[in-house]
Amino acid sequence: METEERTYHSQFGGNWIDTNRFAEDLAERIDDGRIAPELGERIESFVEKGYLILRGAVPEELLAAIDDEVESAWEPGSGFLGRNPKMGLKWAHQFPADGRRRIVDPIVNAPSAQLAAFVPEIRDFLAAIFDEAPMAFQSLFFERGSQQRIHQDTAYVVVSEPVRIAAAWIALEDVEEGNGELVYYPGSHRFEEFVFGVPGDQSKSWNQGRDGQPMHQDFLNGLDEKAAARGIEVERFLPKRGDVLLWHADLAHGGSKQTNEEATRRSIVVHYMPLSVEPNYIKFTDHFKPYPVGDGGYMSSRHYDPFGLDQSERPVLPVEGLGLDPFDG
Ligand SMILES: O=C(O)CCC(=O)C(=O)O
Repeated sequence: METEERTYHSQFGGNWIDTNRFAEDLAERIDDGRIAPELGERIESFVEKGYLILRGAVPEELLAAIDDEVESAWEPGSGFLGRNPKMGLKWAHQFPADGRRRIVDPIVNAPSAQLAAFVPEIRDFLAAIFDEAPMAFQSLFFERGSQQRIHQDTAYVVVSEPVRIAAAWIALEDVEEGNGELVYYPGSHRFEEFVFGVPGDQSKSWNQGRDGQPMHQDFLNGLDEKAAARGIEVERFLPKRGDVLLWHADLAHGGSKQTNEEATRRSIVVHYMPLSVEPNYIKFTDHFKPYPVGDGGYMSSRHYDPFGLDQSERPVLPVEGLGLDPFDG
Protein backbone atom coordinates (compact mmCIF):
# COMPACT_ATOMS: atom_id res chain seq x y z
CA MET A 1 0.00 0.00 0.00
CA GLU A 2 1.30 3.44 -0.87
CA THR A 3 1.77 5.74 2.07
CA GLU A 4 1.06 9.40 1.55
CA GLU A 5 4.13 11.53 2.15
CA ARG A 6 4.07 13.80 5.17
CA THR A 7 3.96 17.48 4.36
CA TYR A 8 4.06 20.28 6.89
CA HIS A 9 1.58 23.12 6.96
CA SER A 10 4.54 25.53 7.03
CA GLN A 11 7.33 25.52 4.49
CA PHE A 12 9.63 25.84 7.52
CA GLY A 13 8.55 22.48 8.99
CA GLY A 14 7.12 21.95 12.45
CA ASN A 15 6.36 19.25 14.99
CA TRP A 16 4.68 15.95 14.14
CA ILE A 17 1.32 17.58 14.94
CA ASP A 18 1.84 19.97 12.02
CA THR A 19 1.64 17.58 9.08
CA ASN A 20 -1.19 16.39 6.82
CA ARG A 21 -0.95 12.98 8.54
CA PHE A 22 -1.61 14.31 12.04
CA ALA A 23 -4.87 12.41 12.58
CA GLU A 24 -3.44 9.01 11.72
CA ASP A 25 -0.18 9.67 13.57
CA LEU A 26 -2.16 10.61 16.68
CA ALA A 27 -4.33 7.49 16.39
CA GLU A 28 -1.20 5.34 16.08
CA ARG A 29 0.37 6.92 19.16
CA ILE A 30 -2.78 6.37 21.19
CA ASP A 31 -3.06 2.78 19.93
CA ASP A 32 0.51 1.87 20.82
CA GLY A 33 0.28 3.58 24.23
CA ARG A 34 2.76 6.40 23.60
CA ILE A 35 -0.02 8.93 24.24
CA ALA A 36 -2.82 8.43 26.78
CA PRO A 37 -6.32 8.98 25.33
CA GLU A 38 -7.00 12.05 27.51
CA LEU A 39 -3.76 13.69 26.42
CA GLY A 40 -4.66 12.74 22.84
CA GLU A 41 -7.90 14.72 23.16
CA ARG A 42 -5.98 17.74 24.39
CA ILE A 43 -3.55 17.51 21.50
CA GLU A 44 -6.43 17.21 19.03
CA SER A 45 -8.06 20.33 20.43
CA PHE A 46 -4.72 22.21 20.37
CA VAL A 47 -4.19 21.26 16.73
CA GLU A 48 -7.70 22.36 15.81
CA LYS A 49 -7.73 25.69 17.65
CA GLY A 50 -4.06 26.55 18.11
CA TYR A 51 -4.30 26.76 21.89
CA LEU A 52 -5.21 24.77 24.97
CA ILE A 53 -6.46 26.03 28.33
CA LEU A 54 -5.42 24.12 31.47
CA ARG A 55 -7.61 25.21 34.37
CA GLY A 56 -5.93 25.40 37.77
CA ALA A 57 -2.74 23.83 36.44
CA VAL A 58 -0.49 25.74 38.86
CA PRO A 59 -1.24 24.96 42.52
CA GLU A 60 -1.79 27.72 45.09
CA GLU A 61 1.39 26.89 47.10
CA LEU A 62 3.48 27.62 44.02
CA LEU A 63 1.50 30.75 43.16
CA ALA A 64 1.96 32.14 46.68
CA ALA A 65 5.71 31.45 46.50
CA ILE A 66 5.90 33.13 43.07
CA ASP A 67 4.21 36.23 44.54
CA ASP A 68 7.00 36.47 47.13
CA GLU A 69 9.75 35.80 44.61
CA VAL A 70 8.44 38.48 42.27
CA GLU A 71 8.11 40.94 45.16
CA SER A 72 11.76 40.32 46.05
CA ALA A 73 12.80 40.96 42.44
CA TRP A 74 12.34 44.73 42.89
CA GLU A 75 14.98 44.86 45.67
CA PRO A 76 18.57 45.88 44.85
CA GLY A 77 20.83 42.84 44.68
CA SER A 78 18.03 40.44 43.77
CA GLY A 79 19.77 39.40 40.55
CA PHE A 80 16.54 39.78 38.56
CA LEU A 81 16.73 41.65 35.28
CA GLY A 82 13.96 43.94 34.12
CA ARG A 83 12.86 45.64 30.96
CA ASN A 84 10.43 48.33 29.99
CA PRO A 85 9.72 49.85 26.59
CA LYS A 86 11.68 53.06 27.35
CA MET A 87 14.75 51.92 29.33
CA GLY A 88 15.58 48.54 27.79
CA LEU A 89 17.36 45.91 29.89
CA LYS A 90 18.55 46.83 33.42
CA TRP A 91 18.31 45.50 36.96
CA ALA A 92 14.67 45.04 37.94
CA HIS A 93 15.00 47.49 40.85
CA GLN A 94 16.01 50.30 38.49
CA PHE A 95 12.57 50.57 36.90
CA PRO A 96 9.78 52.84 38.13
CA ALA A 97 6.87 50.92 39.64
CA ASP A 98 4.49 52.22 37.01
CA GLY A 99 3.15 48.83 36.05
CA ARG A 100 5.04 48.75 32.76
CA ARG A 101 8.18 47.06 34.09
CA ARG A 102 8.73 43.43 33.23
CA ILE A 103 11.05 40.82 34.66
CA VAL A 104 13.27 39.16 32.08
CA ASP A 105 13.75 35.39 32.35
CA PRO A 106 12.18 35.32 35.84
CA ILE A 107 12.34 31.54 35.95
CA VAL A 108 16.12 31.59 36.47
CA ASN A 109 15.98 33.33 39.85
CA ALA A 110 12.43 32.44 40.91
CA PRO A 111 12.50 28.73 41.80
CA SER A 112 8.72 28.46 42.13
CA ALA A 113 8.16 30.11 38.75
CA GLN A 114 10.68 27.61 37.38
CA LEU A 115 8.59 24.74 38.77
CA ALA A 116 5.36 26.35 37.57
CA ALA A 117 6.74 26.38 34.03
CA PHE A 118 7.07 22.61 34.28
CA VAL A 119 4.04 21.44 36.26
CA PRO A 120 3.22 17.92 34.99
CA GLU A 121 0.27 19.01 32.84
CA ILE A 122 2.44 21.51 30.93
CA ARG A 123 5.53 19.29 30.77
CA ASP A 124 3.65 16.20 29.56
CA PHE A 125 1.73 18.11 26.93
CA LEU A 126 4.87 19.77 25.54
CA ALA A 127 6.89 16.55 25.63
CA ALA A 128 4.11 14.87 23.64
CA ILE A 129 3.83 17.53 20.93
CA PHE A 130 7.62 17.98 20.67
CA ASP A 131 8.35 14.24 20.87
CA GLU A 132 11.25 15.35 23.08
CA ALA A 133 11.94 16.94 26.44
CA PRO A 134 10.78 20.57 26.52
CA MET A 135 13.19 23.42 27.19
CA ALA A 136 12.08 26.85 28.42
CA PHE A 137 14.43 29.26 26.66
CA GLN A 138 12.81 32.66 27.15
CA SER A 139 10.39 33.94 29.80
CA LEU A 140 8.86 37.22 30.99
CA PHE A 141 6.87 38.38 33.99
CA PHE A 142 4.25 41.06 33.21
CA GLU A 143 2.69 43.35 35.84
CA ARG A 144 0.19 44.69 33.32
CA GLY A 145 -0.89 43.73 29.84
CA SER A 146 1.49 44.28 26.93
CA GLN A 147 -1.23 45.84 24.74
CA GLN A 148 0.84 44.41 21.91
CA ARG A 149 -0.83 44.12 18.53
CA ILE A 150 -1.93 40.66 17.41
CA HIS A 151 1.12 38.82 16.04
CA GLN A 152 2.62 35.36 15.61
CA ASP A 153 5.65 34.65 17.80
CA THR A 154 7.52 33.02 14.91
CA ALA A 155 8.14 36.52 13.52
CA TYR A 156 10.19 37.54 16.59
CA VAL A 157 11.18 34.46 18.57
CA VAL A 158 13.96 32.93 16.52
CA VAL A 159 15.15 29.34 16.88
CA SER A 160 16.84 26.81 14.57
CA GLU A 161 13.52 25.13 13.64
CA PRO A 162 11.10 28.06 13.58
CA VAL A 163 7.76 26.31 14.05
CA ARG A 164 8.94 23.99 16.81
CA ILE A 165 8.13 26.40 19.62
CA ALA A 166 5.15 26.77 21.95
CA ALA A 167 4.34 29.16 24.77
CA ALA A 168 2.54 29.16 28.10
CA TRP A 169 0.64 32.09 29.62
CA ILE A 170 0.44 31.53 33.37
CA ALA A 171 -2.16 33.64 35.21
CA LEU A 172 -0.94 34.94 38.58
CA GLU A 173 -4.27 36.64 39.23
CA ASP A 174 -7.86 36.54 37.94
CA VAL A 175 -8.27 38.58 34.76
CA GLU A 176 -11.39 40.47 33.76
CA GLU A 177 -12.25 42.07 30.45
CA GLY A 178 -10.65 45.53 30.26
CA ASN A 179 -7.53 44.48 32.20
CA GLY A 180 -5.41 44.12 29.04
CA GLU A 181 -6.34 40.47 28.64
CA LEU A 182 -4.65 38.12 26.18
CA VAL A 183 -6.60 37.88 22.92
CA TYR A 184 -6.19 35.53 19.96
CA TYR A 185 -7.75 34.35 16.72
CA PRO A 186 -8.69 30.69 17.15
CA GLY A 187 -7.42 28.58 14.27
CA SER A 188 -5.00 31.27 13.07
CA HIS A 189 -2.01 28.93 13.37
CA ARG A 190 -3.29 27.48 10.09
CA PHE A 191 -3.62 30.79 8.24
CA GLU A 192 -1.79 30.98 4.94
CA GLU A 193 1.83 31.54 5.90
CA PHE A 194 3.50 34.95 5.72
CA VAL A 195 7.11 34.63 4.54
CA PHE A 196 9.55 37.44 5.28
CA GLY A 197 12.53 38.37 3.12
CA VAL A 198 13.30 38.32 -0.58
CA PRO A 199 13.72 35.41 -3.01
CA GLY A 200 16.88 33.56 -2.00
CA ASP A 201 16.79 35.03 1.50
CA GLN A 202 13.49 34.14 3.12
CA SER A 203 12.58 33.40 6.70
CA LYS A 204 9.72 32.87 9.07
CA SER A 205 11.10 35.67 11.25
CA TRP A 206 11.10 39.39 10.60
CA ASN A 207 14.55 40.86 9.99
CA GLN A 208 14.18 44.57 10.58
CA GLY A 209 17.24 45.57 8.51
CA ARG A 210 16.30 43.41 5.55
CA ASP A 211 12.50 43.71 5.62
CA GLY A 212 11.83 47.12 7.16
CA GLN A 213 8.59 48.35 8.72
CA PRO A 214 6.40 48.12 5.59
CA MET A 215 6.75 44.34 5.43
CA HIS A 216 6.21 44.12 9.19
CA GLN A 217 2.98 46.10 8.84
CA ASP A 218 1.87 43.85 5.94
CA PHE A 219 2.43 40.85 8.19
CA LEU A 220 0.38 42.31 11.06
CA ASN A 221 -2.39 43.67 8.82
CA GLY A 222 -2.52 40.32 7.05
CA LEU A 223 -3.40 38.50 10.27
CA ASP A 224 -6.42 40.75 10.87
CA GLU A 225 -7.43 40.50 7.22
CA LYS A 226 -7.19 36.71 7.14
CA ALA A 227 -9.28 36.50 10.31
CA ALA A 228 -11.92 38.89 8.89
CA ALA A 229 -12.03 36.97 5.58
CA ARG A 230 -12.77 33.77 7.50
CA GLY A 231 -15.25 35.41 9.86
CA ILE A 232 -13.01 34.65 12.85
CA GLU A 233 -13.43 36.96 15.83
CA VAL A 234 -10.94 37.45 18.65
CA GLU A 235 -11.36 35.33 21.73
CA ARG A 236 -10.32 36.62 25.15
CA PHE A 237 -8.51 34.69 27.82
CA LEU A 238 -10.18 35.57 31.13
CA PRO A 239 -8.40 33.16 33.46
CA LYS A 240 -8.53 32.55 37.17
CA ARG A 241 -5.26 32.60 39.09
CA GLY A 242 -3.39 29.37 38.31
CA ASP A 243 -4.97 28.81 34.87
CA VAL A 244 -2.61 28.36 31.94
CA LEU A 245 -3.07 28.88 28.21
CA LEU A 246 -0.65 27.05 25.93
CA TRP A 247 -0.37 28.34 22.39
CA HIS A 248 1.00 27.06 19.11
CA ALA A 249 4.03 28.76 17.51
CA ASP A 250 1.80 30.34 14.86
CA LEU A 251 -1.31 31.26 16.88
CA ALA A 252 -2.03 34.95 16.23
CA HIS A 253 -2.35 36.57 19.65
CA GLY A 254 -1.73 39.86 21.43
CA GLY A 255 -2.59 41.99 24.42
CA SER A 256 -5.88 43.91 24.31
CA LYS A 257 -6.21 47.57 25.26
CA GLN A 258 -6.30 48.16 28.98
CA THR A 259 -9.47 50.13 29.61
CA ASN A 260 -9.37 49.71 33.38
CA GLU A 261 -6.36 51.93 34.15
CA GLU A 262 -5.93 50.68 37.71
CA ALA A 263 -5.91 46.98 36.97
CA THR A 264 -2.81 44.87 37.19
CA ARG A 265 -2.62 41.69 35.10
CA ARG A 266 0.19 39.71 36.63
CA SER A 267 1.30 36.84 34.45
CA ILE A 268 4.32 34.88 33.31
CA VAL A 269 4.87 33.94 29.69
CA VAL A 270 7.28 31.11 28.94
CA HIS A 271 8.52 30.12 25.49
CA TYR A 272 9.59 26.51 24.97
CA MET A 273 11.26 24.44 22.29
CA PRO A 274 12.41 20.80 22.08
CA LEU A 275 15.79 20.04 23.63
CA SER A 276 17.40 19.41 20.21
CA VAL A 277 16.44 22.86 18.87
CA GLU A 278 18.76 25.83 19.36
CA PRO A 279 17.80 29.41 20.17
CA ASN A 280 19.17 32.14 17.94
CA TYR A 281 21.00 33.63 20.94
CA ILE A 282 23.45 30.75 20.77
CA LYS A 283 25.10 32.83 18.01
CA PHE A 284 25.97 35.72 20.28
CA THR A 285 26.38 34.11 23.68
CA ASP A 286 28.85 31.43 24.72
CA HIS A 287 27.07 30.04 27.78
CA PHE A 288 24.20 28.15 26.13
CA LYS A 289 23.68 24.78 27.81
CA PRO A 290 20.33 23.24 28.83
CA TYR A 291 19.88 23.23 32.61
CA PRO A 292 17.69 20.38 33.95
CA VAL A 293 14.53 21.48 35.76
CA GLY A 294 12.28 19.20 37.79
CA ASP A 295 11.49 15.87 36.24
CA GLY A 296 12.11 15.97 32.49
CA GLY A 297 12.30 19.70 31.77
CA TYR A 298 15.17 22.03 30.85
CA MET A 299 15.79 25.74 30.76
CA SER A 300 18.25 28.15 29.21
CA SER A 301 18.51 31.91 29.09
CA ARG A 302 20.09 34.47 26.83
CA HIS A 303 21.07 36.55 29.84
CA TYR A 304 21.98 34.06 32.53
CA ASP A 305 24.05 30.92 32.79
CA PRO A 306 22.07 28.80 35.27
CA PHE A 307 25.17 26.60 35.68
CA GLY A 308 27.19 29.69 36.64
CA LEU A 309 26.28 29.16 40.27
CA ASP A 310 24.57 26.28 41.92
CA GLN A 311 20.84 26.99 41.71
CA SER A 312 20.65 26.74 45.49
CA GLU A 313 22.81 29.87 45.70
CA ARG A 314 20.86 32.92 44.73
CA PRO A 315 20.87 35.20 42.98
CA VAL A 316 22.22 33.67 39.81
CA LEU A 317 23.83 36.73 38.25
CA PRO A 318 23.59 37.55 34.56
CA VAL A 319 26.50 36.58 32.35
CA GLU A 320 29.35 39.03 32.01
CA GLY A 321 29.08 41.66 29.39
CA LEU A 322 25.92 43.34 30.53
CA GLY A 323 28.06 45.63 32.67
CA LEU A 324 25.51 45.84 35.46
CA ASP A 325 26.30 46.11 39.15
CA PRO A 326 23.46 44.47 41.10
CA PHE A 327 23.50 47.05 43.88
CA ASP A 328 23.83 50.01 41.60
CA GLY A 329 21.04 52.34 40.81
O1 LIG B 1 0.45 38.88 27.61
C1 LIG B 1 0.34 39.67 26.67
O2 LIG B 1 -0.19 40.76 26.79
C2 LIG B 1 0.88 39.27 25.32
C3 LIG B 1 2.06 38.36 25.44
C4 LIG B 1 2.65 38.05 24.12
O3 LIG B 1 2.13 38.41 23.09
C5 LIG B 1 3.88 37.26 24.03
O4 LIG B 1 4.57 37.08 25.05
O5 LIG B 1 4.21 36.80 22.92
